[in-house]
Amino acid sequence: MAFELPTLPFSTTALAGAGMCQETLELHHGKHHQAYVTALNGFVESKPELQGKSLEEIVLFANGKADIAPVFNNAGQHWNHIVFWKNMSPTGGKIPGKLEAKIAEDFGSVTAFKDAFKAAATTQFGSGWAWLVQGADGKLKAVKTPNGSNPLATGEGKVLLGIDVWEHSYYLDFRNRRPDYVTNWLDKLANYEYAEAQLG
Ligand code: MN3
Repeated sequence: MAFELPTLPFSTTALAGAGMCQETLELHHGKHHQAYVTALNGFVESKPELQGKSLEEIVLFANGKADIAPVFNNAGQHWNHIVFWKNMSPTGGKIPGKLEAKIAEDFGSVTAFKDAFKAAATTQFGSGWAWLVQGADGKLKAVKTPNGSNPLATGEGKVLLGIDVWEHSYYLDFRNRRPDYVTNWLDKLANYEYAEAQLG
C-alpha cells in the first residue's frame, strides 16, 4: 500500500498567532512533505526489496546504504514530518507536570533543557533536525541530525519532540533568524503533552 500524506492535526491558519503562518504550513505540508511521500512511493514501486516494509523498516533498511541514499532521505523525511506535525499545537508551550519533573531531573531545569535544545537546533549546520529523545538509559537528551536522518536511524533514543530546522520551516515567518524560530517554537508551538505521552 502506498504511503500517504497525513492530515494536519490543526487547520493551516491555526498556528498563525503562535508564529507559523498559513503559507508556511500550506507549502511545508502540502508541497515539501507531499514531495517526500511521492518520491518514496516511486522508490517502493520500482524496488522490490522495499515492498511490504513499514516506514520504520525502510528507514532502517536504507540507513547507511550509499547506493540508495535517496530512499533513506525521503523515507526519513516522511517519518520526521509525521512527528513534526504531531509536535505542534495552537495551545503549545505548556509543559505538563510529569514531563517537567523529568526535564528537571535530567537537564537540571526547564531553562537548561531549552538551552540544550536550542544549541542543538542552532548548531545543526545547514538542513536538519533537533530532537528531545529518551535514551536507552532512560535519560532525556537533546540531539541533532542532518538532512533526513533522525534518532530512529542513529539509535539515539525514543523521540519525544523534533523540530525541523530546514529553512523551508521558518523562512517566511522568521527569515534568517533560526534562533528566534527555535525559541518561539519551544515557548509557543511545542506540544509537550504529546512529548510527555511518549515517555517510557
Ligand atoms: Mn520540512
